[in-house]
Amino acid sequence: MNNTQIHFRTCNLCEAMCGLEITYKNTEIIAIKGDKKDPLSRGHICPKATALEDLYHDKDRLKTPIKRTEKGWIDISWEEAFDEVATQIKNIQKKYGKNAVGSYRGNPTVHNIGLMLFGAPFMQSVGSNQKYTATSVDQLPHHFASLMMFGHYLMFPIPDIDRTDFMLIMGANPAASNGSIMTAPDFSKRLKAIQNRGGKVVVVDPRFTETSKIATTHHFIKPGKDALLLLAMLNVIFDENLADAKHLKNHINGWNTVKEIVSNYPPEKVATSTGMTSENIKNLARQFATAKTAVCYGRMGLSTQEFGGLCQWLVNVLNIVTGNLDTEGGALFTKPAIDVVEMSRRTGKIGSFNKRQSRVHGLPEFTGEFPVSTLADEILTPGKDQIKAMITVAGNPVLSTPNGKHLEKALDSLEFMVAIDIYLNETTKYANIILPTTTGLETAVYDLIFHQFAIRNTAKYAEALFEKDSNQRHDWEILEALTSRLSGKENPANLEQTLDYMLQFSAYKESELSVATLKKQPHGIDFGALKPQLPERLFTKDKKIELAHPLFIKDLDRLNKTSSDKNTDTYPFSLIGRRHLRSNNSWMHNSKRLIKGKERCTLLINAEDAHQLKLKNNEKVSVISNVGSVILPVEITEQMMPKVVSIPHGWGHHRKGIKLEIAQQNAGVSINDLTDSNRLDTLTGNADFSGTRVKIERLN
Ligand SMILES: Nc1nc2c(c(=O)[nH]1)N[C@H]1C(S)=C(S)[C@@H](COP(=O)(O)OP(=O)(O)OC[C@H]3O[C@@H](n4cnc5c(=O)[nH]c(N)nc54)[C@H](O)[C@@H]3O)O[C@H]1N2
Ligand SMILES: Nc1nc2c(c(=O)[nH]1)N[C@H]1C(S)=C(S)[C@@H](COP(=O)(O)OP(=O)(O)OC[C@H]3O[C@@H](n4cnc5c(=O)[nH]c(N)nc54)[C@H](O)[C@@H]3O)O[C@H]1N2
Ligand code: SF4
Ligand SMILES: [Mo]
Repeated sequence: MNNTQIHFRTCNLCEAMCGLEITYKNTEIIAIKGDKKDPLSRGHICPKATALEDLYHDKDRLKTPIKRTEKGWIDISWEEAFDEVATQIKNIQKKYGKNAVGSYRGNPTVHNIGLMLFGAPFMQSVGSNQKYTATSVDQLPHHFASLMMFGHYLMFPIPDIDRTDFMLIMGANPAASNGSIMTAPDFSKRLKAIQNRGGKVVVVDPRFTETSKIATTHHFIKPGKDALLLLAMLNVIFDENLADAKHLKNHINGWNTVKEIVSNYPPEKVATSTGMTSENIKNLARQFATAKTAVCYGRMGLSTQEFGGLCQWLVNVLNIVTGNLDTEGGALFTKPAIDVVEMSRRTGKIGSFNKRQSRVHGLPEFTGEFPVSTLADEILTPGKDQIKAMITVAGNPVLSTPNGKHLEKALDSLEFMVAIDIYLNETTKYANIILPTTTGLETAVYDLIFHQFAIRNTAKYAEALFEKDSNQRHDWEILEALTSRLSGKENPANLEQTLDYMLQFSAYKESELSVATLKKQPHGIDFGALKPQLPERLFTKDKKIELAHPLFIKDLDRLNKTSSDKNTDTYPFSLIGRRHLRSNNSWMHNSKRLIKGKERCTLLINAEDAHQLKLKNNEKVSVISNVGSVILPVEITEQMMPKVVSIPHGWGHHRKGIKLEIAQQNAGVSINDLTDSNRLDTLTGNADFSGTRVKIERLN
């Protein structure tokens, strides 16, 4: 092949940070392969990486600003767009106050260095309290547990998957999701390696998932009952004298409180509620506590439920009291080149909780934002600080937050909305102006966040592969243009200069890190496996781990009062979500190679339940909850626990007025037309959609 060139970069589509080797000629991509020399991913990629080519060439992707008029969408110039957005925001704030402008920032924000570095000054220039992100439909309980226990909302213990002897996976399906808050590319191979070295992998999930298939053992659990299981496991561990915090012994407050509390949850008492047998609970606890090293990893399925905060607390407690926190083979804290956690020693940004409450429902603030479940009500409910204008950045809350239809009504009522996004989609169609950004191969990559969550300390930077068209703008350029108009202050530094500034503070002084040195090492730099860092790294005032923070102890009352199954007569089924290797939340369905094949937006149901309802495979049914209904085909499977059904999230592209031609051919339905924005983990404010009660009706 003549004149072809090779470019190395990191895939920014999910948290795995796979290294890519891209062969190209001019603007044509010849091949996208895994970079074998990437120290973290070692050549692994998934099918989504090759879809970066589709994203680059996608005809539906917007490239210049568009404005909604009575005659439809029209193109406008960047200057006109920036001026109008700034003027509208200022006018609304003059009329109704600063807080009348709300914002929602979505998941691709954390995968995009431009949005990460230029997002904070932009939010400051808007100056509103009404801030929302995808955090509260995702990992908020993890942040909450970290802030309360370790003193910093970003201090996440990361499973040491490459050295552990026992991994307990709860509410996560990394074989499909490629892992989250655990950047571990090629997860499946790493899981097999645990078993090849004589270790065990146990999955606890209401569905027998892709991860369960490659695990040693799988246990079904009823949705939302994990806190009870974890308490019962701790009960066994203390009761049988298996608890030992090892080197952290003198650095823990609240040991006896935890010991006393868990004595109220013997396995016999909670087994029926969880759907597991007391014998299985006891064995699991013993295996975990007696393994040479062990780690419990609990993710989405644990945080997006009624007791998400309790779950993430108890996962940490389990790791700590078995001596598996801050030890090789357990869960460890990272030390990335740009260490946003350590940086907080200077900036003081360690996170906050309940400094103020949301206007309509009095929900607690967390680190400056309110739970997104309350966004629609904040827009629709009159009064001081009612949201009259919205800014969305890289988010699609109509499909991704509970009761999307309610939010649609709210967005439709706004006086002004601007969306910074690449598509005219289910959410951005409500905007008055869409400011489209470069994306994927047109952008530079440095993972500010996922290096912070990775199983090894590495650093990697890549420039954009393809130069953007002269009429396109990067996310950071758009944010900077708006920030300077709103604040009157211009930021003299560009993206690389800002990154260079942060790299100066790297702990890896000997590597003399800068954008220039990183560019010379296109496969990335490996700083090695994670190392113990406690108690020094703790941010708590007394440098101790708060094992029994009063907020968790108090929340146990709520857990104790919850009857084992609510609303089972009217709504006999419990609904959970799922992810597929060839999807990415709501926005990758416009790639033919990802969407092709058998229909994926189906209702998974157990054979016995299907039989009772006289359902046939592929038959369309109506699924009904207290907030809405959807119609979709049934897929009968042994994967589902009895009385639990599953619908994947991120679908529902049938909505009118969007420009996603390929996605619309296979539109699916949105699970969030069934989930209820009033269902929250009231401790943290996270949405509770695992275990939404539904009924299923045949169509004829
Ligand atoms: N029921 C249910 N709901 C869920 C979940 C679930 O499991 N079940 N999962 C939750 C989770 S974990 C998450 S993270 C959220 C995600 O929720 P969101 O972040 O709201 O949704 P996404 O689908 O990630 O939408 C991303 C948006 O960013 C745009 N975009 C993509 N790339 C770029 C870019 O480079 N720049 C800009 N400016 N825009 C870009 C896309 O066009 C799309 O509009 O959904 C949550 N909702
Ligand atoms: N291919 C692909 N990869 C992705 C994404 C994607 O959409 N597609 N999204 C990315 C994002 S934003 C995130 S946050 C991560 C999420 O990554 P994961 O946390 O791995 O998320 P899921 O794959 O949704 O797995 C959640 C699991 O929890 C189970 N579950 C549901 N309710 C309960 C419960 O009450 N208890 C227990 N024990 N289990 C429960 C579900 O059956 C499911 O298997 O994935 C990321 N990676
Ligand atoms: S696993 Fe994630 S980071 Fe790796 S190639 Fe797939 S989408 Fe990209
Ligand atoms: Mo997420």
